[in-house]
Amino acid sequence: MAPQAQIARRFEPSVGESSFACDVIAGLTARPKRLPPKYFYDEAGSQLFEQITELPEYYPTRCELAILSEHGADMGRLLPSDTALVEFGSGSTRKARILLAAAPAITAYVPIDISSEMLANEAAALWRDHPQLAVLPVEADFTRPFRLPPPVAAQPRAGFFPGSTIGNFEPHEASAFLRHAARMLGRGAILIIGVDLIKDVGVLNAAYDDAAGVTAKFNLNLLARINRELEADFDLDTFSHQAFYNTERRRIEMHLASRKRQNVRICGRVFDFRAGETIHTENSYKYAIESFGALARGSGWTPRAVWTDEKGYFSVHALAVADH
Ligand code: AVJ
Repeated sequence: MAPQAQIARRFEPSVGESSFACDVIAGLTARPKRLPPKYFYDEAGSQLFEQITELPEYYPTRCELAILSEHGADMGRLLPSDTALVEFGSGSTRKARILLAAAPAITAYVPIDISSEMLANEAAALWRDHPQLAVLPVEADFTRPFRLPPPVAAQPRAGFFPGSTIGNFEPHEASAFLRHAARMLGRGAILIIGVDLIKDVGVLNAAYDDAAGVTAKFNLNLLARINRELEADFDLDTFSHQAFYNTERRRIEMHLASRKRQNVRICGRVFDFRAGETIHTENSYKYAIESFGALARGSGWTPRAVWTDEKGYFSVHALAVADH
């Protein structure tokens, strides 16, 4: 290591540092310390998230799959014939496949994702199973403006945003995302969106602090990733996973707490932690059906229908772009 790399520099990213490095440095310089949840999903993190979706305590995936299976045909009936389904941040096509099977009105599928490899593989596999479907992947950050593929411009459009990923946004960001989606999809569009519901605090806490410790591993993997990619020396045994429902703010919060006072080196900089000091790694907002409807109304959409699972744990909303 070059000698100057040993010396703690000022907490400003230098030219050429990746946006991951910049975001980590900025987040750990902020008080309270924080890290953006989008960095959970490297290869290891994506695998851990897949394991989370199969945990007995983690109800959202199972509930949403059940809602899509049971009501996919009703959702399909809201769509005009020859609709293009645009999925925001698709990852796996598992949920879209349920909708595609239940909704013959959909003739084109446009998955939008930043991970080009996953996108290409999933798109190819889907097209193999649905040779009559136009599969048109777009490699983009779905929160930023992107260009829809030309063939889709002339078709009616429906957005698909499952998984309650919208829960990772602050409410004002969720509103901005909904406005952005309305602009990208255009007049007459429908949005089918999964939204996790407020429920018993015990159920919520267990879903994010499971007995097998998979969510703890998922949270700690963020530090492991920083070690792997940013020449850092986090000792994972000295940080612990915390997850709890914040009733007032209607969100699950995840944190990583330092068990002791310590210094950590990242990219040649030194960050100090007090004993018990936390890094805030994720918020997962929960909504009541009515409050999500109000958020949608204030963000360019008109609620058209909503479905829940039998326990009322999770909701899937169908929204229509408001006339103006
Ligand atoms: C992928 C954002 C929907 O908030 O439930 C799961 C992420 N974090 N367990 C969620 C997550 C911890 C998940 N989302």
